[in-house]
Amino acid sequence: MGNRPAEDTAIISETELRGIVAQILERNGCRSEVAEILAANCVGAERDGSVSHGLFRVEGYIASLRSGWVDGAAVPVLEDKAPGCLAVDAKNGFTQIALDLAREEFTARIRQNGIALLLIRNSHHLAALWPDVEPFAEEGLIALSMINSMTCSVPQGAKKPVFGTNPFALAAPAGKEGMLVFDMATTTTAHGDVQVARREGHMLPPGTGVDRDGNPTGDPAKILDGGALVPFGGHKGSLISLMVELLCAGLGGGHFSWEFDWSGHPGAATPHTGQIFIGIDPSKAGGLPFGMRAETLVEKLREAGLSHLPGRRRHDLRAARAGQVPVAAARLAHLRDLAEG
Ligand code: NDP
Ligand code: PYC
Repeated sequence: MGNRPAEDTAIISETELRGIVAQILERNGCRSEVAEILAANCVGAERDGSVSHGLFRVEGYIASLRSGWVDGAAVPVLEDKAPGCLAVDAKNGFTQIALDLAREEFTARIRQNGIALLLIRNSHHLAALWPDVEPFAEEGLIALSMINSMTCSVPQGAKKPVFGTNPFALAAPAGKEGMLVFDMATTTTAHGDVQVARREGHMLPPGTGVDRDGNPTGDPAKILDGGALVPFGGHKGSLISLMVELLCAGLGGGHFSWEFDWSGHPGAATPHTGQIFIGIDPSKAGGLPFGMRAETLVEKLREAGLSHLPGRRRHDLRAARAGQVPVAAARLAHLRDLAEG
């Protein structure tokens, strides 16, 4: 990675970049609201340094749309299951649009009940999870989300892949510390980062995955060409991945990571699964204000020498970039071509 020649970098405003990505998505079949939501998500990830889920994903969106795998014009339907449970049938569209539809009512249910559940199914997600949960913490709520993806992870003790990369994310308000946000695949690393490593020609840590014969490897090409990832942390990460499958597909009604077949849709990249959200209103919990307790925890962690608070790296980068996003000049030219056709 360090030996790569420096690429010419262009600086473009987040607003203009969103417009370019939205235009690409519209040209490929998204209705305008869908294009705008996905473009904001994708450009926000690039801006925050979440490179494996930023502009890198544009070609995946295009291939999924052009091959008819996902419906960029789908109109999701909100279902009222119980006072504390909403569901959305995304109608084979993108998860972020289903979340956008449910957000206001879900927030109201969290506040009314102290806790609420949102189940999204028949949906496609190719992005990071932190953009899905952060807005809840901005409103003083705690949000936990999980999503299963595509079969590419060998459960601990098994011989072939079953699970997806199955991330889960938490965003929680933290008083004067802002918020605590983490977002992590339950594999050693995200599949997107393996693809980035192959593209950039660098190795991953030994044991990041296995090759086609099941031997541990850190070679991204061997992981991607017939091999697989493995859960982080041995059997413990494997069980968390199991939980994500169980809740997203078993409870939420989405596909398990192995249950969809995209082989007839060349290049399709968007897993067709399900996502769940658990929202909590900490003001309903009684006791000391949650923000104060979060501050106490952060203070203790700092005293213990911890400098990396989850989410802070991205938020600092966001602030430093102040709405201006660096993009390799050749990449930007390519995106402009895709937008203009
Ligand atoms: P990372 O391993 O890079 O980071 C995981 C979490 O750990 C982040 O919250 C990060 O916070 C935090 N972190 C990193 N280093 C430290 C440290 N030294 N101390 C404390 N916290 C730390 O991410 P993954 O590879 O697991 O996942 C990357 C992305 O891929 C995620 O955004 C995920 O949502 C996405 N993904 C999406 C899928 C989908 O189906 N849509 C499937 C799988 C993954 P920080 O913000 O500070 O970096
Ligand atoms: O990086 O593992 C991943 C991933 C799967 C779907 C979207 N991102």
